[in-house]
Amino acid sequence: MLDLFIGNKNYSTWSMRPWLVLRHFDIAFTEHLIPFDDFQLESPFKKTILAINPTGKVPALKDGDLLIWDSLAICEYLAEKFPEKQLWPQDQKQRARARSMSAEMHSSFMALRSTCGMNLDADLSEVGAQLWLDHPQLQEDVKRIEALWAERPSQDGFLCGDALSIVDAFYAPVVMRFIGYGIPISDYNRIYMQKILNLAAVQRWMTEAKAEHVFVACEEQYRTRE
Ligand SMILES: N[C@@H](CCC(=O)N[C@@H](CS)C(=O)NCC(=O)O)C(=O)O
Repeated sequence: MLDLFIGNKNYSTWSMRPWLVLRHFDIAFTEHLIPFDDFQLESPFKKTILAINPTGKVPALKDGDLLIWDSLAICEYLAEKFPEKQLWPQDQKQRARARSMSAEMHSSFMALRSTCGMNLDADLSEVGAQLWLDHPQLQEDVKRIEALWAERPSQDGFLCGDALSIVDAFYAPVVMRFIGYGIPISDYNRIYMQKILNLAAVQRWMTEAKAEHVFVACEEQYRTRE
């Protein structure tokens, strides 16, 4: 049995990725949501996650006594464990592109990640308009992502083929950020964003995120508690 440990759905982009893969591909798992707090060493979040994962972070996947503690490693493990689900593209070139793009997501886009934290419960479009003007590096990150998305094999398809694969789950939180912050995106890539938004697994994550109604101060760059 697989156990996935995640953070708040409203905020936790790294949790969202493997969760989407599991849900979209209908792989059975038990979800354990560990509520975010101030992440101090003695906080309930840290105490709980450190008992499971020595890095003190989510997501983490347990398969019996095996622990996998990183979003990309979790997805790779799932791809190996369930080859029949075809979690990576079947075409070798597209698979290589999908892995490159996922790794790039994992290691890059620091301006986007630091200025536009995911917050599904908030409309941050006014904030986003100002961020866009103030942060040229944010514009550079978006430009790079626009280029990557525009290289998809077909207008109506996913990033590396007709079927959704791990790379799409890796960019799904980016779609959430672009929408939440009203980032200006080309019409061509808006078609892709809508395709991601229409996915049942994404809809479910968003619904559950919006139902949380938990305000975690250190995750809120732009809102104050009412
Ligand atoms: N590279 C890791 C990043 C995991 C990560 O940073 N998770 C955040 C939540 S989205 C976390 O647990 N933060 C708690 C902390 O930094 O103390 C992965 O891809 O799984």
